[in-house]
Amino acid sequence: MDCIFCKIAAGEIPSERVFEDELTLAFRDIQPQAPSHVLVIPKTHLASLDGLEDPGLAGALLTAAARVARDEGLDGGWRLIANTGSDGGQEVDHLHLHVLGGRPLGRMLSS
Ligand code: DGP
Repeated sequence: MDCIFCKIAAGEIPSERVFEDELTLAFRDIQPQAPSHVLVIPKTHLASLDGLEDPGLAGALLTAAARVARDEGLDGGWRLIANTGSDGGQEVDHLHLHVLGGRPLGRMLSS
């Protein structure tokens, strides 16, 4: 399968890894949008959040994201984003969570 994040998970494409466990891998985004910008992916291929049915994997991804935020020292707060599908702005078709922080991120949704 020609999936760039599968190749990163397999070590075929270099990345700056910050965390990994049995199910997940976290590495720095190549185009950071904040001082800290890490992507958390499942090691096995899943195209997007749309296809996520395994609560264990969901928990592993969220737990990894929270661990990354703590390790990055994002004490002031952080944001988790999962762009999903074309309307959601997803460009890489391998499920990934963006962990962003290190500066005020502003409000995304108006109340
Ligand atoms: P999204 O729009 O949610 O699909 O974001 C994909 C992100 O993936 C984008 O912020 C840039 C990042 N990205 C794309 N290719 C690579 C790569 O080869 N290495 C790393 N580290 N990040 C990548």
